[in-house]
Amino acid sequence: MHASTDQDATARARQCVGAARSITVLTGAGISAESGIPTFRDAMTGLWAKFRPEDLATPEAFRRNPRMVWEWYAGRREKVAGVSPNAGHRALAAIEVACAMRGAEFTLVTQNVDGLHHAAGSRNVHELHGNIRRVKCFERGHPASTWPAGEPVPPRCAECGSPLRPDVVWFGEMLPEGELEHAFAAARRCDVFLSVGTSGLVEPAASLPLLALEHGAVVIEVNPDPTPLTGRATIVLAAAAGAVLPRLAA
Ligand code: BV8
Repeated sequence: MHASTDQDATARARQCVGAARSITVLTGAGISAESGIPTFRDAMTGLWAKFRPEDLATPEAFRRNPRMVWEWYAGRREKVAGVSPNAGHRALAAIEVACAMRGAEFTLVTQNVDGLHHAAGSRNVHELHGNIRRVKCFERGHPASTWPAGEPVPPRCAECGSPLRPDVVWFGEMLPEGELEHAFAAARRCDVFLSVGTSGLVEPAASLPLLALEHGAVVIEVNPDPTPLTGRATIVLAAAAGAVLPRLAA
């Protein structure tokens, strides 16, 4: 059932969040939009307008053109280094603290690779798709914290010589086992599930809110635009995360 007006919906959502014994949150690129990071679909503006994300964020794309993929991520890494968490990220960190103070559970699952939830102070964060600030080698996954500038591009692993790549999950790659298990368990266990700033198109993350619904949770969607979840959500807050989440945290 959808509350009749935005005020009603926000009031209902606030009440659910305030009374929850277990909250699970799934975030997508939309929560970082107000920090100035283009959402994943928008990320293809400008120089990258001619590519689809799914054609760049894959191991095949990297094998085919490692320089182009490395440079796309280098540009995104630079962008991420220069931005800060916004009111939406901070509100989720505040809700986590409020939950801890009243003995309620709080789990934050993110599809984002920008690290802004950690930067905002969130503690129990599960990064389903890795983190763009981390780099590893393609063949063996050896972590790399520094690499020489200039050629070769991509740089090579100091341990095994294979090309370096971002430590993110590409399309067609498995998600980190532990993180996915935590996310599914948290979706099954919670009594309130918040889906924030995600178009709900990428699996298996997109199945988390539906799993919560199946287990009787109240599912609250925060997104200015409709998504495949909108028709199923218990409460729909059709607004920006930076505007709405602080009202749920207050
Ligand atoms: C997997 C990291 C098992 C990289 C990402 C065929 C072959 C192979 C696989 C598949 C296949 N068919 C389906 C699949 C599964 C595939 C998939 O789902 N494909 C899609 C395209 C159909 N998934 C996978 O491959 C996953 N792995 O399944 O492994 C397997 C293995 C082999 C074969 C089969 C299965 C791996 C998926 C992870 C991919 N990596 N990111 C990188 O970042 O470069 S995905 C990336 O895109 C993001 O992480 C995120 O998940 C997704 C983008 O989604 P959103 O975050 O929702 O962002 P988007 O821009 O779409 O939407 C933003 C929303 O915010 C909008 O709704 C907008 O309205 C809203 N918004 C805007 N402003 C605001 C706002 N909301 C609130 N406030 C605002 N201010």
